[in-house]
Amino acid sequence: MTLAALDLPHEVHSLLTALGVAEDRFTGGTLVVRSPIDGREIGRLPEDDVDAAKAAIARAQAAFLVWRSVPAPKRGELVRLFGEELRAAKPMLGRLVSIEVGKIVSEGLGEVQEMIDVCDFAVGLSRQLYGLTIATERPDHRMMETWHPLGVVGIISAFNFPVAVWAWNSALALVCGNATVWKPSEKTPLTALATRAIFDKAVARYVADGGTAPAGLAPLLIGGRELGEVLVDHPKVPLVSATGSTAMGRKVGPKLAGRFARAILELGGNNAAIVTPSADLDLTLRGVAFAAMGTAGQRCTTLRRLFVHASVYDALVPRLKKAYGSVRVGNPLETGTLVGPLIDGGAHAAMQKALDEARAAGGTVTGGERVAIDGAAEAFYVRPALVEMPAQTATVERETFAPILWVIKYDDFDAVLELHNAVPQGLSSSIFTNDLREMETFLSVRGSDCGIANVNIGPSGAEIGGAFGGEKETGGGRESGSDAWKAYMRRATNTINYGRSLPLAQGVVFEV
Ligand code: UN1
Repeated sequence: MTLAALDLPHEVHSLLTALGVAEDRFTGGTLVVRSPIDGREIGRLPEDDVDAAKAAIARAQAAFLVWRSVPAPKRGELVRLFGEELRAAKPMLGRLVSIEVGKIVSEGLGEVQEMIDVCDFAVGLSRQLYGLTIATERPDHRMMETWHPLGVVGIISAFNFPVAVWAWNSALALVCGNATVWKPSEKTPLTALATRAIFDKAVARYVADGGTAPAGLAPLLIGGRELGEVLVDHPKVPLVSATGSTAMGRKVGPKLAGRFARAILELGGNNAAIVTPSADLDLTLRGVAFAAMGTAGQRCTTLRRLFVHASVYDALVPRLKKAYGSVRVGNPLETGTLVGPLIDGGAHAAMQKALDEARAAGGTVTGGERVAIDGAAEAFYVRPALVEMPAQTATVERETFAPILWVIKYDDFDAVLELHNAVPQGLSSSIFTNDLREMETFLSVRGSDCGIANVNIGPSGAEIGGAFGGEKETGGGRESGSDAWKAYMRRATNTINYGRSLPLAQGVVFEV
């Protein structure tokens, strides 16, 4: 179907209604949402104000006081039902993600799959919230640790993964015994409404089965930045998980630290790959193409810097340029499209600014121009840009949230490792090599300084089973798999004396 023949406002209306969202939640309000696919308005949402945000936190706090005493595996049952509801809703929610964010169909569905995967993970986790038993120095004593929930967890999410990142946080937070309050991006509140309706269905089934799920367990706040600020400043919110720009993190981090609250920050990335002389170039080409052009360069894990060894530069870079020139840009709902639109005009302006700076610094730009799509004059489609750079300039060191791949030639492995780490961000990284020494060095303490370091796959598209997050200006937070759950709980160390005397630690004597 051509773009001009699509009726996205109508389709969004039907999808939201079918998913169980009441019409008055997305019509007649003040928050205007446009699809990046054609720039047309697809929703007008009533907004919450600061008082409503405070009331939501109070409700969540009351819900927490009940939820914390529900046994963890029973809390897992709610998340299991949510996973089931997501499976049933996957085609519709995936489609809505594609319409609201502009992702290609497969990536919209992939985002929902990521939610389902993390639900499955959290269900297993609900029986594995282990503490240690520790040897004590005193006779007839036992020392152990117990993990308790924190309270109300604030979740601030970004437009580019509008629902999966919320799911990483809330599936874990809920099995850990917390309540959550969610402030999604103003650019993507419709998928949030839909997700909320799907969650409500799981809650209704859970309660019908005799489960305890207090009202107010997971409120959703629709509106602007001031609502996120309420979460960040509120004394009853002991943890805020925030995904977005480093600029946002710079504001949020110190405020949370100022009141001794915890932060999980997922901020900017400037992810690189190193292509070494022994790399399998066919595999590298595919890995680079997906990581750099996928999601129109709008993942925090998008590949942005490519270091290519001089000996393979001419074998790889011209082929890559060809791929950049031929990749299909356009309506992301159409089969065959690999690159959809940028989220808005602001993203387009930032991309053009970075390309202009690169040209001025001696870069050679392939692509990057705006692509006109019939019926979408108000949308921002671009051909992904591959830019051959003479050096890692200030522009390259900055994250520009658009499909720009900076390509830099290298000769010396140690020098390229230094260059790789010489940016302020530290999210994800890759090496393409078949050389054991290079691979192990890249993964070692002398190698990548990022939270994610991959071999022979690109830096994006992580599975949920691993801990996700990065170092330096990326913020240091870890979400999703491995033991990331510990950030959503507090640890109590317990020492138990089951004897009849009172030996003191460190041999201290205190006789009264
Ligand atoms: C993000 O861009 O904010 O690893 C998250 C990935 C996805 C998540 C990206 N699983 O690319």
